Amino acid sequence: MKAWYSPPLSLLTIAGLTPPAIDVEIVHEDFAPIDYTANYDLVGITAMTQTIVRAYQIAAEFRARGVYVVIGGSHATMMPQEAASHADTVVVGEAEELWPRFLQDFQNGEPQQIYRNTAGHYIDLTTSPLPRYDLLSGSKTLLDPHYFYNFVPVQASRGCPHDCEFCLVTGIYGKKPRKKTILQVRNEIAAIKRGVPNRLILFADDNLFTDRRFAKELLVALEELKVRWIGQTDIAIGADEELLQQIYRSGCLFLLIGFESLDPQNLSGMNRNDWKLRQLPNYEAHVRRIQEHGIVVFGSFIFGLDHDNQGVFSRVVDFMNRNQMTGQLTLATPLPGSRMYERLKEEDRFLYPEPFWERCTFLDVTFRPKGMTKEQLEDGFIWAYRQIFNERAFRDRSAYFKEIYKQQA
Ligand code: B12
Ligand code: SF4
Repeated sequence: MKAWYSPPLSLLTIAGLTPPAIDVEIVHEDFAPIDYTANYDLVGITAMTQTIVRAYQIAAEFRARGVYVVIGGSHATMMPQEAASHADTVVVGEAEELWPRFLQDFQNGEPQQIYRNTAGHYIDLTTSPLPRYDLLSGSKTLLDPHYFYNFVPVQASRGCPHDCEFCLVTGIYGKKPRKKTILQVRNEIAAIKRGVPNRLILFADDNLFTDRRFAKELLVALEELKVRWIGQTDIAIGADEELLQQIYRSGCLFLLIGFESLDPQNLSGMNRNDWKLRQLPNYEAHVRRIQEHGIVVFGSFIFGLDHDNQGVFSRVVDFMNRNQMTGQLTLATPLPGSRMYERLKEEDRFLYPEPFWERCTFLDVTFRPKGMTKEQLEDGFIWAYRQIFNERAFRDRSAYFKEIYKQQA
């Protein structure tokens, strides 16, 4: 299966927040080596938990050469004191208001160690700048046929009401979806089309359709713009016939949907209001309805939750194969800053001394599971992977979708 390669929208946005008089270069280490000898005045690094250790190494290399380093992103937002011990400045949370303030202070020679928004303040997304998609135009990674970005990210909204125990999104971006204007999104897609032809758009929204009115306006615009896109949402869209028709017409290829578990005990308490538990009885019917509208369901399932035993692997594989689903299989992972992290810490179940950030890959067991051994979890996980990601399963799913597309045509 091809990896999902997308340039970081965080850095394209930071570049958009930087005055045009300042030269900006984006280096993505997966594709290009970092030149530590380059004459940079300032280096900004973004990282998730699984990449933060590498981010700290890069920061150390630059700082040893006297280059000023700023770190931001989801991990630094949750662990600002830790990040501050590896960088000159840490930007906590959304940077739209903080980055210009930092740049001003930096230019005046008095940058602070930590910049953060006041508690409970979220930025108005309609003020978010046009990400610097133009920086991608000459990118080697787009031209190299072996290592190109297969997606270009666009974000129309931030926030998610569901507040899952393992996720950071509601904590960082809030419950209420904040939206850009449709015109902003149109301009962003136009900028991508100018510089980055034939790329799939990846909507980097946490949960695309929670505001139905906005969703429907957005879908009208996407249909007009004639793009092909993928995104993330929740299973509730399966109940909205009109929305599904619009999603298909708008050029959507597939949607990542978090199912997490098929066990009601696992879903119970996952959201404070048991939202996912309440969706469980509809899972199968809604998957079918979404697929019947020509949209591939890319289901996300978590293994190693507390009510999982060795039966979980075949239950999920049967469910996915029976419903012709592809998707993302991951191991339960306590991200620092999440409720899951706090609970497992309290229960003294971590397998490694903190910090164990490089193990937060979602493919490594990081805490003592309840219903099986660590080895059983690892073996079952690999077995499930092989059942879903193989030639035969892929052919079956393709045949199923060809039939659906014929009916749509
Ligand atoms: C789109 C998305 C993806 C996409 C694209 C990722 C990409 N390469 O860009 C896909 C689907 C591929 C993906 C995959 C994964 N993702 Co993801 N993803 C997201 C999502 C929904 C949006 C990210 C985004 O583009 N936001 C738009 C930009 C503009 O916002 P931003 O990144 O927050 O940046 C702002 C600030 O944080 C800050 N900032 C960020 N960096 C920096 C740096 C500097 C210097 C400064 C000053 C400021 C700054 O300024 C920006 C503007 O305000 C987030 C949730 C979220 N809302 O962040 C999860 C999220 C980032 N993903 C997450 C995870 C766990 C993953 C996976 C590991 C999942 C998996 N099971 O495999 C993989 C890892 C893939 C990889 N190696 O990159 C976690 C990360 C948590 C963590 N602490 O590690 C998040 C936070 C969701 C969650 N579960 O909590 N993801
Ligand atoms: S529904 Fe998705 S984005 Fe929303 S809180 Fe749960 S995992 Fe995070």
